[in-house]
Amino acid sequence: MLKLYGFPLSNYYNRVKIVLLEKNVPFEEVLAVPGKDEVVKTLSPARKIPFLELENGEILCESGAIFEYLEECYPITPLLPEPLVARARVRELATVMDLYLELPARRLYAEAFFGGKVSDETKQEVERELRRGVQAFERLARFSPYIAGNTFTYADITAAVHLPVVSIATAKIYGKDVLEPFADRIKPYLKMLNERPAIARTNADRKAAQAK
Ligand SMILES: N[C@@H](CCC(=O)N[C@@H](CS)C(=O)NCC(=O)O)C(=O)O
Repeated sequence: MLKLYGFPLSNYYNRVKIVLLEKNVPFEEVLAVPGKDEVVKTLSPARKIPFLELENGEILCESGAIFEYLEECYPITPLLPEPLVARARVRELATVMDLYLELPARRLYAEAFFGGKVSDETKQEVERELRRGVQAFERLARFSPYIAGNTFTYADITAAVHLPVVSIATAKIYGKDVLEPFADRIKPYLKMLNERPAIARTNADRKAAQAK
């Protein structure tokens, strides 16, 4: 059976978990925390989670690459649309959310979630980067009703794991959620996503881990 390594508070881990659940692929979850569990150092080249152990023992890392592998291996529940340009659009949106929303916002997490301190310089830098990211997101996101069009895709899974954390972190640090301008579209959209069993289960597991 496939083994997914990581922990349920990680948005990248949760992205792969939702992909597996949406596709109904059996898998086992293995708790692995970077900097704590030796297995991360031993098995993950960049010492990051998530990583996936295949049935033959091979390890795949990077959530985007893991998704592409699963999409090709289990095409029966596709998470990419058929037309080539539409497929590229999904990847485009997911990449924009990864690189220009989540990654800059991540620099705020130490203060927003873990009781640390982020310098004013970093906060200003991140705010500038996020402004561009939000503009890109605004131009690409469709909400019709899914983020890349009329079918549920990998971009929606990415939105489900990244957008809430970007909102919470920026609201805490700047006193204003950078995604506030789209709140009227994002709120019902996330509500719709959160009703999907795969996303509901992943969120419930995340909340249980948070409570611990
Ligand atoms: N690009 C990676 C990002 C994964 C990532 O940032 N994982 C975090 C947890 S959310 C991690 O392992 N951090 C530990 C570290 O950087 O040392 C992916 O898509 O899988």
